[in-house]
Amino acid sequence: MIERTFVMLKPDAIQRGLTGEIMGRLEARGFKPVAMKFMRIPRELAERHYAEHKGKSFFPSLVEYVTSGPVLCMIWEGENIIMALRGMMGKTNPQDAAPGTIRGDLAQQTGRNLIHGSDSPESARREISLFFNDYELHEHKMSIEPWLFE
Ligand code: IDP
Ligand code: MG
Repeated sequence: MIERTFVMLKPDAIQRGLTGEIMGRLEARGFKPVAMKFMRIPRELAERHYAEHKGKSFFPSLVEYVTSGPVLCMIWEGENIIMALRGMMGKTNPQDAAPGTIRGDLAQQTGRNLIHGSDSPESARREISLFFNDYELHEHKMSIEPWLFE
Protein backbone atom coordinates (compact mmCIF):
# COMPACT_ATOMS: atom_id res chain seq x y z
CA MET A 1 0.00 0.00 0.00
CA ILE A 2 1.28 3.46 -0.88
CA GLU A 3 1.77 5.43 2.34
CA ARG A 4 3.27 8.68 3.53
CA THR A 5 5.61 9.12 6.46
CA PHE A 6 7.11 12.01 8.39
CA VAL A 7 10.90 12.17 8.35
CA MET A 8 13.11 14.57 10.25
CA LEU A 9 16.84 14.87 9.72
CA LYS A 10 18.01 15.95 13.15
CA PRO A 11 20.54 18.72 13.90
CA ASP A 12 23.50 16.31 13.86
CA ALA A 13 22.64 15.25 10.30
CA ILE A 14 22.67 18.91 9.23
CA GLN A 15 25.88 19.75 11.11
CA ARG A 16 27.68 16.64 9.83
CA GLY A 17 26.68 17.31 6.23
CA LEU A 18 24.81 14.01 5.91
CA THR A 19 21.49 15.23 4.47
CA GLY A 20 22.51 14.40 0.90
CA GLU A 21 23.74 10.93 1.90
CA ILE A 22 20.50 10.16 3.75
CA MET A 23 18.13 11.62 1.17
CA GLY A 24 20.11 9.84 -1.54
CA ARG A 25 19.23 6.54 0.10
CA LEU A 26 15.51 7.42 0.09
CA GLU A 27 15.68 8.56 -3.54
CA ALA A 28 17.59 5.45 -4.58
CA ARG A 29 14.89 3.28 -3.02
CA GLY A 30 12.40 5.04 -5.30
CA PHE A 31 10.61 6.95 -2.56
CA LYS A 32 9.08 10.27 -3.53
CA PRO A 33 9.40 13.56 -1.65
CA VAL A 34 6.08 15.29 -1.01
CA ALA A 35 7.15 18.13 1.30
CA MET A 36 10.34 19.56 2.80
CA LYS A 37 11.00 22.32 5.30
CA PHE A 38 14.27 23.49 6.84
CA MET A 39 13.47 24.89 10.25
CA ARG A 40 14.53 25.47 13.82
CA ILE A 41 11.86 23.68 15.89
CA PRO A 42 10.34 25.72 18.71
CA ARG A 43 10.62 23.96 22.08
CA GLU A 44 6.83 23.56 22.39
CA LEU A 45 6.64 21.79 19.02
CA ALA A 46 9.52 19.47 19.98
CA GLU A 47 7.73 18.62 23.23
CA ARG A 48 4.46 17.91 21.39
CA HIS A 49 6.21 15.83 18.74
CA TYR A 50 7.90 13.69 21.41
CA ALA A 51 4.97 13.79 23.87
CA GLU A 52 5.00 9.96 24.23
CA HIS A 53 8.43 10.27 25.90
CA LYS A 54 7.47 13.00 28.38
CA GLY A 55 8.56 12.00 31.89
CA LYS A 56 11.35 9.68 30.72
CA SER A 57 14.90 10.39 31.87
CA PHE A 58 16.13 11.28 28.38
CA PHE A 59 13.24 13.66 27.56
CA PRO A 60 14.99 16.94 28.52
CA SER A 61 18.18 16.05 26.61
CA LEU A 62 16.10 14.87 23.63
CA VAL A 63 14.26 18.21 23.44
CA GLU A 64 17.60 20.03 23.88
CA TYR A 65 19.13 17.99 21.05
CA VAL A 66 16.37 18.44 18.47
CA THR A 67 16.05 22.16 19.17
CA SER A 68 19.82 22.79 19.19
CA GLY A 69 19.96 23.69 15.50
CA PRO A 70 17.93 23.59 12.31
CA VAL A 71 16.41 20.32 11.15
CA LEU A 72 15.05 19.16 7.81
CA CYS A 73 11.42 18.09 8.11
CA MET A 74 10.01 16.08 5.24
CA ILE A 75 7.16 13.94 4.04
CA TRP A 76 8.06 11.00 1.78
CA GLU A 77 5.76 8.63 -0.05
CA GLY A 78 6.20 5.02 -1.13
CA GLU A 79 5.14 1.39 -0.88
CA ASN A 80 4.83 0.45 2.80
CA ILE A 81 7.15 3.40 3.48
CA ILE A 82 6.44 3.72 7.22
CA MET A 83 7.90 0.32 8.11
CA ALA A 84 10.31 0.32 5.16
CA LEU A 85 11.92 3.55 6.33
CA ARG A 86 12.10 2.29 9.93
CA GLY A 87 14.07 -0.64 8.53
CA MET A 88 16.37 1.67 6.55
CA MET A 89 16.92 3.81 9.68
CA GLY A 90 17.95 0.88 11.86
CA LYS A 91 17.45 0.43 15.61
CA THR A 92 17.19 3.51 17.84
CA ASN A 93 20.57 2.77 19.44
CA PRO A 94 23.12 2.89 16.61
CA GLN A 95 25.13 0.20 18.45
CA ASP A 96 22.22 -2.19 17.78
CA ALA A 97 21.55 -0.91 14.25
CA ALA A 98 22.59 -3.30 11.50
CA PRO A 99 25.27 -2.35 8.99
CA GLY A 100 23.56 -1.07 5.88
CA THR A 101 21.12 1.03 7.87
CA ILE A 102 21.41 4.80 8.22
CA ARG A 103 22.10 4.65 11.95
CA GLY A 104 24.21 1.51 11.64
CA ASP A 105 26.44 3.07 9.00
CA LEU A 106 26.56 6.70 10.09
CA ALA A 107 25.94 7.07 13.85
CA GLN A 108 27.31 5.87 17.20
CA GLN A 109 25.03 6.99 20.05
CA THR A 110 21.25 6.96 20.71
CA GLY A 111 21.32 10.65 21.57
CA ARG A 112 22.90 11.48 18.19
CA ASN A 113 21.06 9.10 15.87
CA LEU A 114 20.51 11.45 12.92
CA ILE A 115 16.97 10.70 11.83
CA HIS A 116 13.36 10.45 12.95
CA GLY A 117 10.75 8.42 11.07
CA SER A 118 7.12 7.82 12.05
CA ASP A 119 6.55 4.42 13.66
CA SER A 120 2.92 3.75 12.62
CA PRO A 121 0.18 5.11 10.33
CA GLU A 122 -1.34 6.95 13.33
CA SER A 123 2.02 8.55 14.21
CA ALA A 124 2.57 9.50 10.56
CA ARG A 125 -0.80 11.24 10.38
CA ARG A 126 -0.25 13.01 13.68
CA GLU A 127 3.30 14.12 12.90
CA ILE A 128 2.50 15.26 9.34
CA SER A 129 -0.29 17.49 10.61
CA LEU A 130 1.90 18.76 13.47
CA PHE A 131 4.63 19.96 11.11
CA PHE A 132 2.89 20.75 7.81
CA ASN A 133 -0.04 22.66 6.39
CA ASP A 134 -1.88 21.15 3.40
CA TYR A 135 -0.56 23.83 1.03
CA GLU A 136 3.01 22.76 1.79
CA LEU A 137 2.42 19.27 0.33
CA HIS A 138 3.10 18.81 -3.37
CA GLU A 139 1.35 16.09 -5.32
CA HIS A 140 3.37 15.18 -8.40
CA LYS A 141 3.80 12.23 -10.75
CA MET A 142 7.33 11.09 -11.46
CA SER A 143 8.15 9.70 -14.89
CA ILE A 144 9.97 6.70 -13.39
CA GLU A 145 6.87 5.40 -11.60
CA PRO A 146 6.12 2.67 -14.19
CA TRP A 147 9.62 1.33 -13.45
CA LEU A 148 8.93 1.22 -9.73
CA PHE A 149 5.33 0.03 -9.64
CA GLU A 150 3.81 -2.64 -11.91
P1 IDP B 1 13.02 6.18 17.47
O1 IDP B 1 13.61 7.52 17.07
O2 IDP B 1 13.86 5.05 16.92
O3 IDP B 1 11.57 6.05 17.16
P2 IDP B 1 12.23 6.46 20.26
O4 IDP B 1 12.28 5.37 21.27
O5 IDP B 1 10.90 6.91 19.78
O6 IDP B 1 13.19 6.04 19.05
O7 IDP B 1 13.01 7.70 20.90
C1 IDP B 1 12.96 8.97 20.27
C2 IDP B 1 14.34 9.56 20.27
O8 IDP B 1 14.72 9.85 21.61
C3 IDP B 1 15.46 8.66 19.76
O9 IDP B 1 15.57 8.66 18.34
C4 IDP B 1 16.67 9.26 20.42
O10 IDP B 1 17.09 10.46 19.72
C5 IDP B 1 16.12 9.68 21.77
N1 IDP B 1 16.33 8.64 22.78
C6 IDP B 1 15.58 7.53 23.00
N2 IDP B 1 16.06 6.79 24.01
C7 IDP B 1 17.14 7.46 24.46
C8 IDP B 1 18.09 7.20 25.50
O11 IDP B 1 18.03 6.20 26.21
N3 IDP B 1 19.10 8.13 25.63
C9 IDP B 1 19.19 9.25 24.86
N4 IDP B 1 18.32 9.52 23.88
C10 IDP B 1 17.31 8.65 23.67
MG1 MG C 1 9.88 7.00 17.97
